[in-house]
Parts: sequence; structure tokens; C-alpha cells
Amino acid sequence: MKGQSRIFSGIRPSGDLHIGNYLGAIKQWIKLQDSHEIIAGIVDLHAITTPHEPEKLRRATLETAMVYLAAGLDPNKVTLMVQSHVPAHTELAWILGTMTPLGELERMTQFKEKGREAAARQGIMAGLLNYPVLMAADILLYQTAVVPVGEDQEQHVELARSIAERFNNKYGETFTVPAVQLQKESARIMSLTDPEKKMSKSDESAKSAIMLADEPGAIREKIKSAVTDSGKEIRYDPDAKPAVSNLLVIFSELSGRPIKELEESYNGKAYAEFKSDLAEAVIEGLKPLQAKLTELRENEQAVLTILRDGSEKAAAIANKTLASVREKIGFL
Ligand code: ATP
Ligand code: LTN
Repeated sequence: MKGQSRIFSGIRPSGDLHIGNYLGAIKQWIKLQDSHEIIAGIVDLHAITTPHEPEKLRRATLETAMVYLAAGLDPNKVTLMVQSHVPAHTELAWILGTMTPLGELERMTQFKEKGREAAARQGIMAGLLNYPVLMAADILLYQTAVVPVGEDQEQHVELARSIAERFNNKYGETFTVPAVQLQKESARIMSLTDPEKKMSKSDESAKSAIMLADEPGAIREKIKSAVTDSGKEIRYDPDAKPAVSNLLVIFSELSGRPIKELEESYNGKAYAEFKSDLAEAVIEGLKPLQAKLTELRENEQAVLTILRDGSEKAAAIANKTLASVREKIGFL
């Protein structure tokens, strides 16, 4: 029943969204929106842990909201909110940070990876280290029972669990201890230029990701230049044929045709033909989303209202949890 399990999840407005964000995250939320109470965040406080430009951040926050709606999140069922509009997130993150051992944060894989990039550029900021504490606050404020995330975020949810357990042990039952719900393998979309890396907003190579708002010409171009594997067969085998397997997953997810069926229909055919059909399937698959996106862009005010209402609704839940935390730790 709805209400029994609440889910918080979010995407950083750190750039244009790609089909990986759609297939790996947003589409999963859409599947859950009738059975769960979903709070879909646009996590701008997380976005500023890596270098950003103010105007781009503002635009990306609004665009991310429009993509959520265009993809099919129904604002009557799902709460759409902007993380920075609910100050409880920052306040709880501060409190939880005082109870989180430094060593646990330094061990996080994402911190080590992004830290390395940051060290080379502008130096490592404390916000990057504290990223998982803020994420724990996001999850714990809403008493989230399960967190559906990709493998890359599993470690962060584990940390949220241990922070919740530690707090509950010290101050009494306060937080629901969240469980990780790992997305299946096929929900992980890889880069078109390097099938060993996940498709990502911040990849330097413009051809590595298909953006949700890409024009047909750009989609054809990117798929045409996507890397393939040695050997000619078109079959799903992520170990031996990572690039072609990734293309098959994208084809299947966006056309609704099972991978098995695609393998059969391209048996003995050339990569060129496969790629050209794949491009058309992606173009068709994204059409409804893109049409809605164009409509929404013409009605930004309505989107802003949805975000304002959603953030108010989220704040009402978050403030309840925060009030109990403040009381327990002894604030006057
Ligand atoms: P960045 O490059 O800025 O880190 P990103 O594209 O990796 O961004 P996130 O904002 O970190 O995206 O992730 C948002 C959501 O999208 C998460 O739930 C994440 O698991 C999912 N996601 C991101 N990339 C992929 C991908 N390639 N395949 C499947 N899911 C993805
Ligand atoms: N760190 C996540 C985004 C994120 C999130 C969350 C996901 C921020 N807060 C809370 C689930 C629950 C990411 O990079 N994908």
C-alpha cells in the first residue's frame, strides 16, 4: 500500500540528462510511483560539490524538473522537490556530520575518484568529503525504507545505514534504517565511446552520451560513431562484447523489444544496419518525452509551481524528523 514505503531519490542538476539517467533512475521511479510514495529530489546542494556556474545550475535545476515531468512522473502522485528549498537537509547533514568518523568518509570510492580529479584542478573541498553525509540526511529525513540506486551509490546508502544505526543506538529509535535496492545490470548504461565507463553527464567526450533532448541528427551521429567490439556477431555478452551488449540494452529499453528477439533479428547482419535501426529506435523512443519537454519549456511557471508545492510537502515531512532529532540531541 502507498504510504507504507516512502522513497527518496535524486539526480544532481550538474548538466543535461542522458538516457542513462532516464533508464537507470527516472524510469525506475515511474514504475514505483503507483505503489510507493516517491520524493524525487533535484539535489542542487550535491551539485555544488563539484565546480559549477551559477546560471547553468539554475537552468539545469529547472530542466531536470522538466525532464522528470516529461518522462512521466505524475506530480499528483510524486513529490518533486528542490533539495536547497528544504533547509532541513543542510541542518540534518551538519548534525550527522558531527557523528561520522572522518575515516569512513575518506574511504568512499566516489570521494577518492572525484577527489583525484578535483586535486588536479582546484583542490579538494570539504563539501566533496561530506557529500555522503548530506545524502544520508536526504534519505533519513523521509524515513526512507528502501533506496533504489545504481551500484555506484551502494556504498553511500550503506553509510546512511550505519549513521542511522549509530544515532538510534545513542538516542533511541529515530530513523528508519534504509535498505539498498540495487538496480539490475541492464539499468546501467555505458558510455558510447568507452564501454568500460558508465554514461555520465560530466564526461568530456561529447559523443559518449545520448542526451534526452538530442535532435535526431545528433543521435544518428553519436550512434554511428559508437565503438563496437571485435568480431561481427550481434549478441548480448557483456564480458566478451561489452560495447555491442550496451547497444543491445539501449535498443531493447527504448523500443520495448526483448534482447533475445533483437539478437535473432540481427543474426548475420552487419553492425552498420544494426546501428542505423538502433538510431531510429532511440529517436522514436525519445519522441514522446521530447514533445512534452517542449511543451513544458513554454510553461515554466507551471513547473515552478509544482516545485514550490512539492518542496512545501517535503518540508512538512522532513521538519517532523528534524524536530525529533533536535529534541533528542539537546537543542534548547
Ligand atoms: P555526473 O557525471 O555529474 O556524476 P551522472 O550522469 O553520473 O552525473 P548522477 O546525477 O550521479 O548522474 O546520477 C543520477 C541518477 O542516474 C542515479 O540514480 C544514477 O544511478 C543514475 N545514472 C547515472 N548514470 C547512469 C548510467 N550510465 N546508467 C544507469 N543509471 C545511471
Ligand atoms: N548521490 C546520488 C544522488 C542523490 C541521492 C540522494 C540518491 C543525492 N541524494 C538520496 C538517492 C537518495 C547520485 O549521485 N546518483
